[in-house]
Amino acid sequence: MDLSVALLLWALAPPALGESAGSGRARSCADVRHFYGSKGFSLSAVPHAELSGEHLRICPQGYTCCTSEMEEQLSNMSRKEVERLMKEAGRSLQTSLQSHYRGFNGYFLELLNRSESSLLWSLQSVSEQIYAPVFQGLYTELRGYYRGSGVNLEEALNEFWAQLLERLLRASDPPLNMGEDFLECANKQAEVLQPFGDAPRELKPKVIRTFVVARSLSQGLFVSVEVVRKVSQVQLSPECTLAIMRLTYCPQCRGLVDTKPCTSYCRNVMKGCLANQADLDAEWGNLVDAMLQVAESFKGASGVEQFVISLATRLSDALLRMQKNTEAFRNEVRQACESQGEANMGSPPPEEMTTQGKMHVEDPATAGGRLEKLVMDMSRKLKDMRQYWVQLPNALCNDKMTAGPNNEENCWNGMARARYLPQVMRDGLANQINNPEVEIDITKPDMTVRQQIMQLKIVTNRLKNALDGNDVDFLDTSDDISGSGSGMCYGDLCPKGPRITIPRSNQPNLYVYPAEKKVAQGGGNRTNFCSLLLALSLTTMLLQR
Ligand SMILES: *C1O[C@H](CO)[C@@H](O)[C@H](O)[C@H]1NC(C)=O
Ligand SMILES: *[C@@H]1O[C@H](CO)[C@@H](O)[C@H](O)[C@H]1NC(C)=O
Ligand SMILES: *[C@@H]1O[C@H](CO)[C@@H](O)[C@H](O)[C@H]1NC(C)=O
Repeated sequence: MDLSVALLLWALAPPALGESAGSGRARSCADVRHFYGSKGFSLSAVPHAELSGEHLRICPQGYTCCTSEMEEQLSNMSRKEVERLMKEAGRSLQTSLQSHYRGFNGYFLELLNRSESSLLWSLQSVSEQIYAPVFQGLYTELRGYYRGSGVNLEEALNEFWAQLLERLLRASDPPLNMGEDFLECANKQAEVLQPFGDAPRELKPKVIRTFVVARSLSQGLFVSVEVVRKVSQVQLSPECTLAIMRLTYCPQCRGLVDTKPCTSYCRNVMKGCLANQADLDAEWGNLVDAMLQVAESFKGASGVEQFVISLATRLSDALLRMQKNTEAFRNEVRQACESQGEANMGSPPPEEMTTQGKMHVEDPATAGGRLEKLVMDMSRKLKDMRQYWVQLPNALCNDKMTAGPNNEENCWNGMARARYLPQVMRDGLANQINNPEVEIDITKPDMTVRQQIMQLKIVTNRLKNALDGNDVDFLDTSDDISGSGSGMCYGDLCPKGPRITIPRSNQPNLYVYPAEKKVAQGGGNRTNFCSLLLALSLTTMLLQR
């Protein structure tokens, strides 16, 4: 229905319109004075009896108790009230997502701490203590990766095993002269002799998968909080402000102090005012779906929590195995590599390499599934808020604000107390072209909202890649397209917080799981990612038309 038809229909609904006009004598403004005073305004300029309303600029003209100044003041007040309601709705969603984010991060980092301490605690003998810094270094890298720094997990793991090996050889009796060539040769020997058993090959894809998944979920939560925060601050347009005044306080100016707006009238106003926000719906839903899918990786015995806890056992088992093979391995390396560096015989051994400490590490069974529970609670919340953006107009037009479905004849329709006839618009900016209540230029989308839609696309893509075991390693650069000044930093997460940045296209590091071979840099998925970026920038260009 277009505007002129709507106006015609209103004009054909005369009974309520004539309410005061027909009475011959101007009615009292006592009710309006009472209402106006209750809102904290001065009564000095409020008329005692109705005026003819040619001076009104927002409300329909006709007998009224409002002066121009009252109309403006009520209009300002209605805008503030609706903005406050929107912010409150946003804040409650934001708070809830934030607490899930905080709970997840806090517990995941705590798990890493526990895994690390139980591993360090298991290194009881002096000879094992020399390996402690190497293990600590690995956990530091894992934490750094999780927090969004530019750590390359695969390289970090390779480096970790190489350092363990070096420590082993340095503890050799008699000592070896370990130049660079020697170490390189020793590493080659290790590939064949496998002093750590299968652990390096077996752990790599599991570590990568676990941390890619945990990080992407954390970043998904972070971005969703940011999107809610930024979008809830979007200001109402001047056209929307007029429509809101007509909706909320024009009945008062009309003398209809107790008449609430018709529900579908309210929905049209709010759908018009929140048209841009509703355009978040599709991408918001995609993000929620991707997070729900990633959340599945946290379930059960093969879940993230069990793996992080069991990592301690797996690493200490690898160390044990190496210690058992120490002598044989050293001899092999000595034979194969000694020509690479001068032998340096004669000095006493730095320490004994005889004891084989009994490893006590945390039993994965004690992990208790708390991370799983946190993630499942979060999933429930995500499902509940999946339609947040399109539900917002309905939520604002609740029974407190409107007359409700039982009073469709007896509500304020913008002109009088009568049924509201226009249809309720569908959601989103493009569907507001015929919105009878709010004038909107549908060719000018709100840029804040568009930017947040981009953010949602980017982080959803990360989550989907994480599901495939892939990670596009976004670099933490200062070219932060999300803007700065986030206002939600928790503890040490702040400086390196998982900001989403678009990587330089020659930089993605691809991890593939479960296939254990490394995909050559620039393999097929780089192309996929580049085409995604291309698609995204095309989208932006189209939106900016
Ligand atoms: C890239 O990712 C897709 C799934 O998104 C997968 O099917 C494909 O095998 C991957 N390509 C390479 C080269 O890893
Ligand atoms: C209403 O708000 C506008 C802009 O915020 C302001 O300029 C104006 O003075 C306000 N009017 C009244 C009556 O408070
Ligand atoms: C983890 O341990 C470090 C010190 O080792 C500590 O500063 C940090 O607060 C711990 N984090 C959690 C979540 O327990």
